[in-house]
Amino acid sequence: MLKKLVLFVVLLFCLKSFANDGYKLWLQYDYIKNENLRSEYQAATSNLMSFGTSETIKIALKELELGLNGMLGSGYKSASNNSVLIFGNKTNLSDDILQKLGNSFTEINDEGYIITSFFLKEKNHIVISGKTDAGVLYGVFNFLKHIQTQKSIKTLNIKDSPKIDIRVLNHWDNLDRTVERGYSGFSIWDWHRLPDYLDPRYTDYARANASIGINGTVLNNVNANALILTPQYLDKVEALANVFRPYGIKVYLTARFSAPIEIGGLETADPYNKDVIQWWAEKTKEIYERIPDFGGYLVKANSEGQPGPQNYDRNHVDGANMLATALEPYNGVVMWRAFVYSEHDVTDRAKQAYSEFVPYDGQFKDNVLVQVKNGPIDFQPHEPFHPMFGAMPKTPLMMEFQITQEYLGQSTHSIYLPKQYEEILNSDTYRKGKGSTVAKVIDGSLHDKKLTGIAGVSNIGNDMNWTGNPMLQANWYGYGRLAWNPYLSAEDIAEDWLRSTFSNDKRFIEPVKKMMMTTTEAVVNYMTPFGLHHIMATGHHYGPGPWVSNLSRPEWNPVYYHKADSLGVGFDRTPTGSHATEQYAPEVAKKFNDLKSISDEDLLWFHHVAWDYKMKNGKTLWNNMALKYQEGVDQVKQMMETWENIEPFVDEQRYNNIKMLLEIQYKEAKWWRDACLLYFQEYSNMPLPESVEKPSQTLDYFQSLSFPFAPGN
Ligand code: GCV
Repeated sequence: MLKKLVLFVVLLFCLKSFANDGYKLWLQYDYIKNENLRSEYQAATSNLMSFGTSETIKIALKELELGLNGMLGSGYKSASNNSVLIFGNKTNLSDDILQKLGNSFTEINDEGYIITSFFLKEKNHIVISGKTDAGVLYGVFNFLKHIQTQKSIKTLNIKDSPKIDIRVLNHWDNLDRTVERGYSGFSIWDWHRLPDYLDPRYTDYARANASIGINGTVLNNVNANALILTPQYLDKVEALANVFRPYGIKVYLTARFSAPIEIGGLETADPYNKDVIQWWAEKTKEIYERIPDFGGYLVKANSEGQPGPQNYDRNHVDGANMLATALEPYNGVVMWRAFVYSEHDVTDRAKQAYSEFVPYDGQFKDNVLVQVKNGPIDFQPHEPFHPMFGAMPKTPLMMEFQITQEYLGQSTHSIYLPKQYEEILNSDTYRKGKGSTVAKVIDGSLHDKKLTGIAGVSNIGNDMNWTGNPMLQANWYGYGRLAWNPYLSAEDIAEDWLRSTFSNDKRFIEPVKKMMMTTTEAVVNYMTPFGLHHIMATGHHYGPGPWVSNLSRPEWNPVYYHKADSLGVGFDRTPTGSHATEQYAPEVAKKFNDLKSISDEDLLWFHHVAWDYKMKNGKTLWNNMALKYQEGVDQVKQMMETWENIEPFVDEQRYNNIKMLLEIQYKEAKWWRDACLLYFQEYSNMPLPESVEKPSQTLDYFQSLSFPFAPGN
């Protein structure tokens, strides 16, 4: 015991640095203490030679210098002169280097890169190249990641390209700087002081995104304000686009469908009206005159009160194609969202997007992508994959993940989301036989798509550490990495993130990585086990509210989703219920329909199950439900213990931030467990199993809680 204590204290003093506000994200570039490694890196990188004069190449050089100075010490350059590190795009490299690279360039796409090492003219060479300067910059970041994660660079032969074309963040940021579902402060876009004041944070934002391969940003909320399209705001958008361009990042805007009325002085926004068509053509031209590489429009139409083509008896195709025509001359795209549900269809909200969109397959113009949320309801802790994936072979479908945690404890709960993304991407749609995964739909390989895209609803705000909780930087990072390559493993990404953000020490990495990999399971357990969903409190979605039943639209009420009664709980979506399973391929539908083959985690999503139903482990549904809630709480407790044990490896500031947040998460996990079990017990009428802690309060107490100023509304 004493020995352990001494070791702990020694480690604390040797390893610890004290202040780190997390602003540098995963680009910490900490000094490498291992001398052998450092001299390997120093020998290879002491002579940097850049080819090309673009801003992007200058940024690449600056980044290399920053990273290498940080990791190897500022005097590193004098170490050797028989090595050279060359970077530049293909057109700027000399013939002898190109000859050495052979036909490598045929193996990468326009954003891809090559990192290779060879011996030439008495010198060891490392060459980082691509077909474009953006490719070179991605290569430079990847090379630095190698050093950050302490991999050998003795022999390098890397060729890598993004598998998805459009890799964007969606900011739900409003012009008044509030952020819808944002839990990390206010918007980083300081609209009032733009375009003249360029906050250095814009550059840091672009740099962080480029380091993980994100190549686009939708600046404003999908619940859009038409003012963003006025000259006053386009000046500001243009200023941001100029900052982002050298980092390979395009700007996109959300287009409010009724903008021709609101800022154009027209009486209609009917997509068939000539003046409306003309208005969008001119507006689009105006944007491209300012921003020649503008990406295009993201549209939320006829959803949750937003205007759209249906206001004029037109449909999604009419609306999307009208905007696509305006963008076509400039190679811009429309990202048309499929997040729609109507109060008039009370059968099953989960079915509506598929019912509305799948019949339009093949009718959208070539520059339209339909953007689909990962699951059929709305970013729940667990959802089955959205049935539209694989069901529209002639239409490019974009994935929309939520990085911000609207339904997952907001920014206080430490949840590692790439684990959830990985599960969705690996789901098999069976649309072209076994192995037709969602990832293959998204990267276009399943149906041979030319245009591909992925979007992540950002968790970024103006908090010093960007994401409100240092652990949640991993979700931004992991989203970017999966957007580049949807086949990567969440666990490998977690390891890279931990090494780049905190420490390369195995005694830190192994336990924390293990902890991260359990977090999505934990949140499902303490919020919505066995396929329960949308039982959060109203509006802000903070905390439990399974009892809510008084909202005007049926599908806004949690009771609509869990359907608890004296017989059982769950939403029957099989052929005896809403028939939603029929929207999946027969193999998938069969698995979901059958109580014997459905996974426990999807059970109540698809079935109304008796409280005393014996589950696969032989216990009743009620007992299992209670035990799962308890397990979720225990998992958070375990996370706290893991974190306490790694204290010597993390600076005091981030250690304490995360520690306090985990304590909140633990408190709230217990709140979820107690409130939900007390509520469902009213229907099950069954006692809690012995090993489940007794609730700390009454159901009345939990129902009386209110949070009028919960953030993110
Ligand atoms: C931007 C959910 C959220 C809304 C969000 C909407 C959407 O309903 O609660 O805040 O609106 O999804 O994705 O459009």
